[in-house]
Amino acid sequence: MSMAGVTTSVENNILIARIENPPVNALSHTVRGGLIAAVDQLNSDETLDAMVLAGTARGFSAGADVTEFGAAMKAPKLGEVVARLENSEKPVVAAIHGFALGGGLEVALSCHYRIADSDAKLGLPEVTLGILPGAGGCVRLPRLIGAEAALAMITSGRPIAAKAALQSGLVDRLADENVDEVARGFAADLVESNAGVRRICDIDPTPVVPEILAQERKRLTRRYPGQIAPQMAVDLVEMVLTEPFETAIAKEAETCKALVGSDQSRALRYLFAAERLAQKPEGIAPDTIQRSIRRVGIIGPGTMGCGIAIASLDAGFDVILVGRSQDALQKAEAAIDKTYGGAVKRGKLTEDAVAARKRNLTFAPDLSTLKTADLVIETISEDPQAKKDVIGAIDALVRADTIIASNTSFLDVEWLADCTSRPENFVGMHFFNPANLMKLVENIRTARAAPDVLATITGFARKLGKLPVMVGRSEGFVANRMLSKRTREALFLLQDGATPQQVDRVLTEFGFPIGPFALADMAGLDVLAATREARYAGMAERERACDIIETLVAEGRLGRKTGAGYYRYGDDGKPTPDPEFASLLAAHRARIGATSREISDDEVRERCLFAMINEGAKILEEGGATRASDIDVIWARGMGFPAWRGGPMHYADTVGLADVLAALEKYAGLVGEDFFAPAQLIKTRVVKGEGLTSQAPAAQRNTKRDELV
Ligand code: 3H9
Repeated sequence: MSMAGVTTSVENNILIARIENPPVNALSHTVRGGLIAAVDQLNSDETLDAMVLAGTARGFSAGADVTEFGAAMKAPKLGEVVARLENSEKPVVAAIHGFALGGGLEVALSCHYRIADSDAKLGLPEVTLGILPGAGGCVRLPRLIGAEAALAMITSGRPIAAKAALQSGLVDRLADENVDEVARGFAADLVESNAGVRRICDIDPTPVVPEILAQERKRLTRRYPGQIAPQMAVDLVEMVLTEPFETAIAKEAETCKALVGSDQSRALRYLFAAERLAQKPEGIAPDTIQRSIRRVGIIGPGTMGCGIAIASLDAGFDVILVGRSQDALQKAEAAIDKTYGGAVKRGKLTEDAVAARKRNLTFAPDLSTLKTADLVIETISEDPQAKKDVIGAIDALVRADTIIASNTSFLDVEWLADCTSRPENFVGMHFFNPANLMKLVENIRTARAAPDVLATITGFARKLGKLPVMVGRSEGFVANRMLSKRTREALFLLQDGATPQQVDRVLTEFGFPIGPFALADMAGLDVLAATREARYAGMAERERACDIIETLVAEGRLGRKTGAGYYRYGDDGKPTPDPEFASLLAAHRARIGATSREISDDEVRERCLFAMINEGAKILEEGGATRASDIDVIWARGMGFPAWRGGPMHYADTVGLADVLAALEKYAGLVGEDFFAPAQLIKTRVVKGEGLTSQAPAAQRNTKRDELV
């Protein structure tokens, strides 16, 4: 029999109900109705003895349907569904394969027994969407596995493996294969032995000592500064341990409902959808056939080249790493061995796995070995002519259909494409350092790149486990171009009277993991001075005169590595304010005739962030990115912008774009037109009453009143 969203069949007096809602069996309105109908069928049909509830295709269920969050949730709500399942008079066994996440796990918890495939993952990831489980997860899980273990799952949002779920008592049995069959057998045994139902609501929760909860609150404040949901999780679990079951269920539902309406949840749900949208670059049909990539050539055995090589080897590709000298290649091999050695030490990889990866790696002293490569990525230094020469040489050598990618962080990709005979097969791929660890990749399209080439590099980056975002031609692309505006403004603020400590504090309080000056000290001021030099020709006069970095480098203050930069570093490696830097800054101000004034924290925050937002809008209007949401994914997932604020473009809309415009105009008067003249796009959108993300995914466009539970 088929009810929308759930199908049922009967085998030996056992009702088999299957959630069928591709791609991830989200618990949409039709699925919820189907589940209620299945429980009704089980309890009204006297010939039925028990039910097995299973998923289909990729998993059991990924939880509540997040696309329904924007509107009032239609009955039956999930809370009612799980109550009906738990209160069934006849036993219900969940057969979990793939994943049981969020509401999906809450459904499984309302079943009387749980059997999981040994590869399944179980979790409550609601916190990553800025909410908390709202259909009994916070109430049932602590009763079943204890408050501490439950709290860890709820506050981290990280799914656990089936084996760990068995150990904690979350599931009753593992199935190495065919979980449905094992669950059917389990249900038949229950019937045979007259075992009946076993409800989690009948278990009394075990109390925990208050100190544990207090410690957890402290840990979460450090781990997730500014985020409300993790803190509220501790309050909820504390409440659940003392309140009667029904009261706890009602309070949990209220909390979840309040969180769904919060700005933080709206921002995180927006990002969830934006991240997935970014995987479908505009102008590339989703059914575009990707080219086959098996062998990857990488030119330049430096830090970036080695990082990309490791990421490619880890993903199972054959890699040819080309360097100019044996010495450079030997150093590269040592660096790769060191990374893999560390992974073996930490128990992440076995010696055998490393040996297998190394068998797929060839070191080559010249380009001729690249003839067999399907994709060649050059990673040499950002010297325009040297890049052009290398790309031209690759072009002359490799197959006509081989894709050539330049790992550039700011060069003009159209200009680089011109030096090939195959502009349709040429792209940019901007990896971030260390490339084997950093998830973000800016894939850069040229006007002439073929759609299947763009689809292929998106697919390739995903296979590396990266988060690729397609950007367009633009100096510094999205991440570095916007970052350079924040850096500029942070330096101007020093001239105007702020201190590195104040700027860093304001931005970390905003939610960045590290402030711009502590970050600069970490990167090395000599490195940043070189970047500044490369940009010098295009700088405005005020920017050129703001040569604080050069002064520090001249003084031998290169940052952490020399024990001093913007800060001083002691043996503990912690940055402390440095009077010597204060004197250098005072001398700098005197030299350029800058008058120092008291700068408010609001001014620091606005100048740093609005300079970035304005640049993001310019990037959009110039076609350097096709969607505001892509910019947000780059910043929130790759550049430390607090995800719970949704990314810079979303944040501008949260502040109110008209207010951002007014502030830009104010700072254009204060700092200079060159730096704060508002982007035309912002002015146009304000006139139209629109925000920057008005073309963003539907999940973000939301009403204040979400009737979720
Ligand atoms: C919840 O349950 C609240 C309850 O406690 C309380 C209620 C009262 N809904 O990620 P993918 C779509 S909150 C709707 O690319 P993967 C996704 O947008 C929920 N759609 O695949 C994409 O669509 P498209 C708690 C969803 O293999 C497609 O499925 N649950 C949902 O890399 C494929 O997704 C979560 O937070 C959803 N819940 O990863 C789990 N989930 O093709 C969220 C996915 O149009 N989901 N879609 O781009 C995930 O973590 C991953 O999707 C999953 C698969 C691991 C399942």
